Amino acid sequence: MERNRKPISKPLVIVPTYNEVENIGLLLEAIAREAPDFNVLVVDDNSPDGTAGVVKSKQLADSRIHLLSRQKKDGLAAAYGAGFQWGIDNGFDMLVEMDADFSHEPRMLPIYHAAIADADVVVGSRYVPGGRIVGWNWVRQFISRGGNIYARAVLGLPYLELTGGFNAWRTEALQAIDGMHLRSKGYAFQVELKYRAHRKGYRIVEVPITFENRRFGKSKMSGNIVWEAALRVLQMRQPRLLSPCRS
Ligand SMILES: Nc1nc2c(ncn2[C@@H]2O[C@H](COP(=O)(O)OP(=O)(O)OP(=O)(O)O)[C@@H](O)[C@H]2O)c(=O)[nH]1
Ligand SMILES: [Mg+2]
Repeated sequence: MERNRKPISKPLVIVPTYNEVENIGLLLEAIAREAPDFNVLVVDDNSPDGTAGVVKSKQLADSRIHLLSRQKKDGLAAAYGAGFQWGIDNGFDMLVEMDADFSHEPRMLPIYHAAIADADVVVGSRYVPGGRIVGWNWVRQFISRGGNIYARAVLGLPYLELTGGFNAWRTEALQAIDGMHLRSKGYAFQVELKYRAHRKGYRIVEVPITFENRRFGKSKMSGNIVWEAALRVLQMRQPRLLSPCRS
């Protein structure tokens, strides 16, 4: 579909955090260095390790840093839902999803900014030529690779990366697909967002990324997360079940 795309003037990167005290300060510094045009919103679910305190101290010296503090840990999809809504309410025209643990490289942000000139969604892809994964054992690589092949086949989508969480959105597109309201709780929401955008005819481009395993802090990945995601992908095929959830 041909769309008239406006130049991006107010980009925001959204970083959800739960116990990322070892990473968040360094990450905020890296973003300021590599992507000075971007504002940053940290969405923290009351991390007991004091992540929010680090963000507050960084805010004193840098007005581009924002903090959305939530009462309790409520999963990644809900954190992004709140972050997207904050970005919309504050007039940002590009919203980027990014993990706090350095798995997603801040140096890619200007590349996303450039790539979205001619797209509605930029997907950081480990599975297009040039994309890589560093530091995952074969089991984790197998699950990720298998999950992507599965979702692609079940939903009939043409993209090689569906589960990845380093993506940029034109705010307009995200609003049009009601990305603030997600049915999936766990990581399946990443697939759900891309699926909704594809069905609405938005232009999604995949940009190769190097995904690196987290350096510090504990992993939150579990078998439950994988099974929930697999089930949710099946449910997504049923348009009846795809309608946004409003709680
Ligand atoms: N606000 C919020 N952030 C979360 C929650 N769960 C995870 N996160 C953050 O979401 C991002 C991705 O989570 P990760 O734990 O890195 O998940 P992963 O990359 O699949 O797994 P590992 O890197 O192995 O831990 C990180 O920045 C986390 O701190 C949550 O419930 N609430
Ligand atoms: Mg991670």
